Amino acid sequence: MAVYAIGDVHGCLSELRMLLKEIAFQPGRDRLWFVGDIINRGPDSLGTLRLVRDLGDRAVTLMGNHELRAVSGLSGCPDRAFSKQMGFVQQAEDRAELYAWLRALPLMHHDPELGVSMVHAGLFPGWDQAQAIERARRLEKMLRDDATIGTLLTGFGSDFPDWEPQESASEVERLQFALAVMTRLRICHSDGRIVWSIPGETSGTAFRLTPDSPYRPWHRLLAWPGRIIYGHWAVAGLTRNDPFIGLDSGCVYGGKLTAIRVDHPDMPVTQVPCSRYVVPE
Ligand SMILES: [Mn+2]
Repeated sequence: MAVYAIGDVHGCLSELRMLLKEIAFQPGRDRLWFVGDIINRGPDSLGTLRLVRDLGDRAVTLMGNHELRAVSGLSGCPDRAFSKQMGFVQQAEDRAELYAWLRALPLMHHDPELGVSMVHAGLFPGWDQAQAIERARRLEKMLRDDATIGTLLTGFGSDFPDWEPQESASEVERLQFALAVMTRLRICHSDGRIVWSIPGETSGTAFRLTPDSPYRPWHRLLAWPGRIIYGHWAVAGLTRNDPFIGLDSGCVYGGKLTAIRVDHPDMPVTQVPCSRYVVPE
């Protein structure tokens, strides 16, 4: 058996098929971990979604910010970007099944035997391992429950504090912060305060940190007992700062799609080249 983690696919179905061929993936023997953002931007989001969903328990797939946007829109939360970007899922005849599958995706995966964790974007530097896992499990429970999903997602996405709200804040506020961290975080101030957007910068390429930048990648400030695999940071590319491994190598932007063998101490990497479906903003 082999376990592979795969970076942000973004609907690049033919590249995903090529990568699975390259690693000689055998569904009866191997396991796949998807870091999230399997959909949107690329040429075949629906095909990618169905392929990954049909892997069943042979794959672990995390909730990325793009899956979260689909869940939010399908749950009925008003979202202008949803109607612009998620027509493929809105119009799918199996949309009820896809919605049920998407909303059940985990926010974080932790494999104690391999000593490897995985999250789509990042973790708040103030959390230890148990705190991060506990927040992920509470979020997953809220997303799966019709009675709580609307409470969690209504108003989500407007403004997030740069530090986790205190215990005295509402449970929903604290969990919305955790949801934003796990699906969107990239950089912090050197004291651990989160930087959600760089002042005066509208381009995503601003997140390509230079050595003289006042900001730090989130993982530089985190104390963690094991390896963490993350995605969501295409401009940083494949990043190996052991024990932190960034897998988003900009597939949909004409970069590469990356798989890393998780159950091997050297974590060897396999990559396939991708067409440039989207120009980076
Ligand atoms: Mn993302």
